[in-house]
Amino acid sequence: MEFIKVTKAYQKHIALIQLNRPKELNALNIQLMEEISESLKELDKDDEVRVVVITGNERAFAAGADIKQMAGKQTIDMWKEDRFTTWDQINKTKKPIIAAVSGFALGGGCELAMTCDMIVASETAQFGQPEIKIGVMPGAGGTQRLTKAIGKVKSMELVLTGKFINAEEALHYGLINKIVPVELYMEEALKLAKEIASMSPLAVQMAKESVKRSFEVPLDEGLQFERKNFYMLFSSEDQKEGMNAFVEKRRADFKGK
Ligand code: DAK
Repeated sequence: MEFIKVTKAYQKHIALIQLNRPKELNALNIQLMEEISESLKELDKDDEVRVVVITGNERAFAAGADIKQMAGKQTIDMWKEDRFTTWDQINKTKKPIIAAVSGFALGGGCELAMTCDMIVASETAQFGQPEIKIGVMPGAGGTQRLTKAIGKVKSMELVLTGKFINAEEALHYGLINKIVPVELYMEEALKLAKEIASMSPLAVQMAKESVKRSFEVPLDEGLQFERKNFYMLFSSEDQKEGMNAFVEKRRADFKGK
């Protein structure tokens, strides 16, 4: 991996993907996106890993897709490159993904954070979809996920003017989970990851799948989907362990079986 670093923590239950193009503010070039997608594919298959955290550095989570790499492209070049496969892979990941954001999360960077399931931000975080300023528009979910997260009017404002919002505003509009001082944002994201990693990984993944389904289908269909996953968990050892641990007044030890 050239543009990301992947490490594991907390009995290898948490995988940390760190974007590593600091000079370019972690601009998302094709290879970097392929590396994220490949590693997520691997981590999803890795039974030890229960939660993934994606982060950048203090100055930038990611300042967007690599403009220099895109500037000279024609439609057919973009089509041949098939960039959406990597984004689709991120969206398909079964395990929960937490974005730990400090500094710029712009354009594709904001879209990457929004493709994750939760966002822990430092007080210096800035979010925006500035594509309009370079003659295009969001292309990796920005018009859809941002609108679903913060509502139509604010989303229109951000997408049509390209202006940024700070962490306070992002929290106010429901884009992020939490703001912490810059020196604590990684610690806080890992704390959240650890808490989730202590639950049954099967229940976590099926619950994630069900919450995500609510964005895709009408309520009745979503409820049926939820019901199916709920029933399914009763064939897991973790369900027995979790409920027995409650009855026996002890801490559950979930195995993901
Ligand atoms: N691409 C390439 N290089 C970038 C970059 C980017 N998005 N953002 C920053 N850099 C580079 C700068 O060019 C500079 O490089 P050098 O000049 O030193 O070689 C270096 O990072 C430091 O940046 P600045 O000198 O500009 O730093 P400042 O603190 O002055 O400004 C800034 C920081 C974040 C406000 C500024 O760099 C900026 O405005 N950056 C561009 C932000 C932006 O417009 N982002 C949206 C890009 S379009 C798709 C999926 C996704 C997308 C498209 C398609 N498919 C699946 C098909 C997404 C599109 C986008 O994100």
